[in-house]
Amino acid sequence: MDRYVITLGRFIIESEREHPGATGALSNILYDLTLAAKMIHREVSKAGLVDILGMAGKENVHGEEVRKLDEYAHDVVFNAMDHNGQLCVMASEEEEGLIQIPGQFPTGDYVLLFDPLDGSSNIDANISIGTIFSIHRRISEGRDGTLEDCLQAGFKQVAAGYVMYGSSTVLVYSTGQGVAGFTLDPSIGEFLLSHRDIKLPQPGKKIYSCNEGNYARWSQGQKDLVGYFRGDDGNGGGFSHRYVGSLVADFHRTLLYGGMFMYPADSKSPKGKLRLLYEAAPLAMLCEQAGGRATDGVRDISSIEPEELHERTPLYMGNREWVDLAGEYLAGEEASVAG
Ligand code: AHM
Ligand code: MG
Repeated sequence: MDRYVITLGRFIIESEREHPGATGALSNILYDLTLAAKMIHREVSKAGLVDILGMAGKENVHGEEVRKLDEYAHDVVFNAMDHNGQLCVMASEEEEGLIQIPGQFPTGDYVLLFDPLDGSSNIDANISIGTIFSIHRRISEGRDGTLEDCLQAGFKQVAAGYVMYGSSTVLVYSTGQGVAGFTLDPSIGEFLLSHRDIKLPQPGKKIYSCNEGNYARWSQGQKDLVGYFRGDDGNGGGFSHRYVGSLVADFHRTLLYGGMFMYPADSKSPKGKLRLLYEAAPLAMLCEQAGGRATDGVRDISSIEPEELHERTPLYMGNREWVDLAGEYLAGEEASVAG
């Protein structure tokens, strides 16, 4: 075997060895998450065959019910994570309330928040989609975790990451010592280290990324910010606009090429669209670990004390230079919303 090939499993174990006090619990959680990622990858790569094998919600040629992929992904993550004894509670975009660990399994010291399949409206067009996860240490005592365990500020995350099911499937994560990326080699079923210590390029490519179709609903500051990127104010512009419409894919590009992704508040969605706990906060941790910044236009995402499980937040993340600039354009606006 090529001695320079480092599997995700090996990387997790070797990283743990660098922390003599580590119990292995976090490694265990990460390892189980990679199994879920491989299973979701397998199903996502078959998505185009649904028309041949049977439509979602109907029976396939084998007489089995075909599940919607986002529900499937939720179940896969839950089933991969419910029994390892490391978690005390979970929460998912696909489920309204807390997800407790079934009574027959032990509970542990950690909390898992996840978006099982983000950007799932893109599946039918074969556009990249992703799974996002955020891990906290519990603060409650007792067997089951509580809402309080889930409603922790982003800076308290002990690990965060995402899996992107794209032209290849990649898993990117951080435990607070930088960001590492792994690419799935489907022929051997292993994630291999492909991006050792990801840093946002400085300066990054001049890319702004947002759904400009919402322009009419934006605040004046938000419109002026995008006007700056476009060169409307005569500054010369020079930016490219890129928008996949899949948060993980837009973030992955931002991480590797630089620029800024934003999903602002608008008059229809005064708190924006994206969810704080399992979309914004984990990606913000990765962004900061890679030398970038993530805010809601004013506050660092990682400093926000959540009040609700499915809370939304405006999101600006990428190279510091542009995120700071967004803050200047939005300063003084109560929320970046059109009047
Ligand atoms: P979802 O959780 O329903 O998939 O929505 C989240 C997705 C993100 O991946 C993406 O950044 C955003 O919604 C795109 O929204 P829009 O279509 O309004 O541009
Ligand atoms: Mg989502």
